[in-house]
Amino acid sequence: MKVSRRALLKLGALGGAAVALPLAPTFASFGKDQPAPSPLVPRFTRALVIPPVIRPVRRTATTDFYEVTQKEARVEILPGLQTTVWGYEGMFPGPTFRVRRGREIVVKQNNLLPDGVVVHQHGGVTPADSDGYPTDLIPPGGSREYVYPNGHRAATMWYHDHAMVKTGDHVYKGLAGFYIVDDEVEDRLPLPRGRYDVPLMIQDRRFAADGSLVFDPLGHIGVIDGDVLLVNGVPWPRFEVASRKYRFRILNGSNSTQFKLGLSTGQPLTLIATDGGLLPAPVDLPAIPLAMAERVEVVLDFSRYPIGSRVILENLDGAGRLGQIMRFDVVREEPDDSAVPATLRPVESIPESAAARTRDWVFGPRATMSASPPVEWVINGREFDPNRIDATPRLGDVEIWRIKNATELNVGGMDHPVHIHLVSFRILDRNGVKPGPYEDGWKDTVLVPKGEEVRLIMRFEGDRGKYIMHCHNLEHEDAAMMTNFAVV
Ligand SMILES: [Cu+2]
Repeated sequence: MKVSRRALLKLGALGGAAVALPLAPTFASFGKDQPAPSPLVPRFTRALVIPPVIRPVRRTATTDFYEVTQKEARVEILPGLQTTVWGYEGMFPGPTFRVRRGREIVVKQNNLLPDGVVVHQHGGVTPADSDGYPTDLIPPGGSREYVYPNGHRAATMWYHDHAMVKTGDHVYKGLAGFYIVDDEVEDRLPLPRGRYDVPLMIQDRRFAADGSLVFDPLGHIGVIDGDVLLVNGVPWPRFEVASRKYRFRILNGSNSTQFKLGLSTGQPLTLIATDGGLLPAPVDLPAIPLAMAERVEVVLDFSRYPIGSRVILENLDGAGRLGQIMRFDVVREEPDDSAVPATLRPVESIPESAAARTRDWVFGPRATMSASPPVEWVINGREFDPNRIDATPRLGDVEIWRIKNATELNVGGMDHPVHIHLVSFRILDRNGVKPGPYEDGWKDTVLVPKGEEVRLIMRFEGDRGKYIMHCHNLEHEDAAMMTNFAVV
């Protein structure tokens, strides 16, 4: 069996599966040689790059207009080598949108890439025709205007490709960027701001000897494990910081890799926000799990370290080089008038009694002999069909969605980070137990691990229309683990 060990771990325990299904011969044919390692990259030598904030091309009384061109670019990610990426404005990651709550923007996306693309603003409350439905492709040479009303409370969101069956490939090539909403509630808080407010997009990648990206979805298990960790497109960067507080907005932008964040010094991370915005109060945590597409915001105070100190942001789930993400070098003293207030922002607890109904969703593998490995990823036993609506919540209704990671089929399970478009939700419980503090706030993506059932509560606000829920392991999404709901 020549599949990488971690790829097998990703699929799950296969020992019993070989009994239930003739997996072994299928895996042998599916198997390939152990992938070559990426060219060796020194760690902590290149400076962190912070993606530039994109400026509107024109403004009216009500609306800011932006224009973005998606194109190929050659960039130096590994020292001395060129990598072809697909980038918004040719950048990897794309430029950051920094918008005000309640201020509408219109983004014209031009596609100079050789494939059809779709843009989804992840986390936003967006009209259905601007939400980036997977089949609403912008053809090569074409363009499309997306309207974002920005009604969402301040939060760290992102935008990325969502093209049918191609999302994993397109995001892997570089089509992702930050989308940050500010509002007057946050304006009034003394949190670190300006150059002390830093987005960090963490992604794993694998490169060939010539510097090109190696994209291998491993038969839809999940893209081949990266052996290079990128932050904002830079491998294992170093970031020179002052001995003061910083706010970091951290996104797991990987296709299929989970992280667990921690610091080499043992200093806790002060968590202030989840996917959908600030928590009611900060929480100090020694470790924070971060599944694909999830965001957390943390404040780190470097004033406790003498000048010259080095603090490594670690991936506690990773071994060796993959156990390290980036390094903060404390290089200078600076005054600090920021603070982390004891109270941040109220987060509504929606009572279960408000729910009009409960819906059940089962995410799981389905055995098939037509794929290799012989599983496909489905929701409620059915693969995605753009023309089938599986739920019709009413605008304004509260619903409980019970999401189960099925393991009945003895083909090995995988964790599924489930993303629901349009809505923010709260997590009620996991297998009946209250969620951990790292996810006890507004969320739009929730990890549903093997063997778990997670209950979410949400209010359908914003817009009527057809939206999707899907697994944010992008290889599962592309393999049909997606469903339509229509807000009516
Ligand atoms: Cu999945």
